[in-house]
Amino acid sequence: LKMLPNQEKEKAILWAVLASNLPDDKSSLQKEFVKHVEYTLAQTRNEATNFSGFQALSMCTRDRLIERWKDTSLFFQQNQVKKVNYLSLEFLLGRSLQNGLVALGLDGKYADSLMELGYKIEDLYDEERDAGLGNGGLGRLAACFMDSLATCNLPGYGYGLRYKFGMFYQAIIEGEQVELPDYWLNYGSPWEIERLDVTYHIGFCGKVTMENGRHKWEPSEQMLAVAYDYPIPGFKTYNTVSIRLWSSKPSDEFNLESFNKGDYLGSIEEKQKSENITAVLYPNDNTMAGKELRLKQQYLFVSATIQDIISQFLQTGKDLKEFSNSNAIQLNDTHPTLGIPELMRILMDVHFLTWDDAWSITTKTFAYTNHTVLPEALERWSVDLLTRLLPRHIQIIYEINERFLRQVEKLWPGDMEKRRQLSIIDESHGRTIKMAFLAIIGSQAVNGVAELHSELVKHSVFPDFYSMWPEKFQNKTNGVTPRRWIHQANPHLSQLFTQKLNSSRWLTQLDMISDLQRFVDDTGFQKEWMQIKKINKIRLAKYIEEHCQIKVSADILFDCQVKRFHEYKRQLLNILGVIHRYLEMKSKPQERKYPRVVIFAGKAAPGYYMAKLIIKLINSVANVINNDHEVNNYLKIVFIPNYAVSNAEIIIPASDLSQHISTAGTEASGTSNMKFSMNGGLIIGTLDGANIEIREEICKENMYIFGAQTPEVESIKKKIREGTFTPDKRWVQVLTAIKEGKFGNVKEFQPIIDSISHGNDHYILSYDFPSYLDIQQQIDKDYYHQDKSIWSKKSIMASIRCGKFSSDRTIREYAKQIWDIKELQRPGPVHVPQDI
Ligand code: GL9
Repeated sequence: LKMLPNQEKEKAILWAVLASNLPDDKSSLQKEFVKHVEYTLAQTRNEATNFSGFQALSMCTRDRLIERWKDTSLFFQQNQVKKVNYLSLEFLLGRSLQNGLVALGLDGKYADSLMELGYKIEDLYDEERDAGLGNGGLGRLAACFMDSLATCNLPGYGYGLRYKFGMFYQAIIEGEQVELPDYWLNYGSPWEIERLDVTYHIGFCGKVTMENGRHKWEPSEQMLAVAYDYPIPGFKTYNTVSIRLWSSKPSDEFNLESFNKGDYLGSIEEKQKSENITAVLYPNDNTMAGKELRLKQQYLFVSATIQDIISQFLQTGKDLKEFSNSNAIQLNDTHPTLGIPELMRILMDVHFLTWDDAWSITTKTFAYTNHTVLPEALERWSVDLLTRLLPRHIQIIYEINERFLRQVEKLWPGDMEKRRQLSIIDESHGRTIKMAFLAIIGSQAVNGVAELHSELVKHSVFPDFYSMWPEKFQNKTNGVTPRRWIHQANPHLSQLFTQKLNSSRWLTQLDMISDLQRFVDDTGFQKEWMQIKKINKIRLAKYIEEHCQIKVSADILFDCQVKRFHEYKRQLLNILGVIHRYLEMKSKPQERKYPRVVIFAGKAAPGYYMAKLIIKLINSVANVINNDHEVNNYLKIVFIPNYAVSNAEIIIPASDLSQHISTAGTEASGTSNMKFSMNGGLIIGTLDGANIEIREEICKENMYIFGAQTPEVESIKKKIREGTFTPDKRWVQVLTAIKEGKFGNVKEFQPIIDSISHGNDHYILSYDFPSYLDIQQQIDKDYYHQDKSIWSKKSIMASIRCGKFSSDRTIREYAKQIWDIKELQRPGPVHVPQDI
């Protein structure tokens, strides 16, 4: 201000006064709200519905978030900090209103203010559509990371795509999954800030020529990527970051050829196609589809993102050689790996850096997170497709590969087999590019998402890369945000924590909740604890009655398995266990003493035949059991349709028991296991993914572990294949019951039977079945033990020892060990005196 001439100074001060922080006394909050109803929505009091109320309140919240977000970005810029750019094709944000208000500390005040105007704030929260821009764990992890970046005051931004159709809506019709489009933007999103000023040109196809010894790519297809920013507030800090999502649209340039041909409508049609690129999220979980449109999405995404990062960097006036001192780029799985050749291309072809300089910058900037060991999920793209769509990038990839193979040759001289195995280009089934190899070669760090998984990444999935660069490989065990997964989802538990700890600091330092261990034997505390569980179960029972028309009692054990449907996650093992329980109850009335409701939820990829058939089987079994008057007071099966972030917030706090029963060595981490445990739900699980670390934290007597361990799995599979393994008789009984048609059409479920018989059983269900049933029996006894404190203690321990699984811990590890970025908290708003 000092440097400005007088007139400018006055303007600057006036501006600062006008833009200074919004007041938050009750009457101001009400005024703002009414203003948005009357002027933004153009509605009167009588017209305003709960949905209008939601919109108006969101806009009040948004105004405040924008204020914080702009100041945070400016503060980071002024301090010239290094930042991370988190590249993810998925962000599963769920709802944002309550989260935003809580972060602003205004949820209570607004609840009171709106009550006087005739609104219940919870009803308004309920009007919000989920932002379902992700499939499951991987996309939700990205959302938790953004929350933690903001809360931990770390400089970072998310980048993604603004799909018009998010994750499909799942209906269950006659027991089958039916997919309906999720046109979530139908009523607009109050959270997005359209940035028509931030657009980039994206090219496809065309040819590469040489000009003055440099490569020049002349794309034949052009379009634009437009930015939409979503502010992400930190909790108890003014820091607010954002996620920038790209939307494709036609460019203004016209195709001279079709113009000359007079084909006006044809050329419009051509233009229209570019809108489609970001239209839909691919609904695959742990598999790749290999569709051209998906590759176009990936390229549009990374091209816009890299151009944006470079353009921001150049505004600082620094030399590009400094790029990696100001930016880290994290690849959330291999989906954004084309960012590596894209950065190379821009540095060399646009900014004329040498290969060596460009490569040095690139490999210092990128880092890659692997999220799966399943071979069908490892991305490969056809060389032909890449050559046609991205002719310059394929040249760069070849060059990266050649230089890399020279290193391989030095380490393993004359070893053609190694050369073949390590080449980015796979010649075995058609020519394909192995994206994970490209990501590893182009990155300074590679990490897995739980300890076991990171070991498998090193020793089973990429062993040769590990032997070349052991220092690149790291572990970053996943985490989840306690703001959403405890405070928002389980308000009573949150209150109890705050009350007993005499502080709400645990919400940003989750380790603190282990202090509550001193209450574990306190019967008053145990009662209070179980009372909260009961309240949450009643809330879920109500939801189930509304959505599934099934009445369940909140007094019995709630057993949940909610996650994507996939054979490796073994929902089939669960339902076979349920069938066994049912057969026991039918044949032995004395077995009807441990009542239970078994809850399933989750989506199957629309093209995944077996997963969909398992959903059908579950619903057929449910139909039989729920209608069997002999047992249905003791056993109920519920399939909650359309599992999503918002109903997860209701399901998770209500579980007594949750199932995480993947074949050992297949689930990279899992994150719902952490959420269930934090909320006092016990886990029945295999020693897989993060289950292992959860057990270490909460102690083994508080978790129900069964089944084969990772090192045994291969030999068990071999035995099953060779027919030298004899299954338990309970297994045979259960399969027989299905084959007898007890649960509907025998023929229909034959493929399921086949998948676990005749040496198939790839996920070793038959082997793990007996130990699964045995541990389930133990659970019944513990839960229904006359000494209620047994279960209460386990539940308390499962929760309060979970401090490690806050995504704040995870993100700080990334910040320190991979990104080298530092916390920087912006000061609060400057209070400009009103009388100047
Ligand atoms: C996943 C793994 O399967 C999970 O075990 C892991 O917890 C998450 C987050 O790291 O990543 N990888 C993957 O492709 N999905 C995962 O959940 N699938 C979906 O996101 C649907």
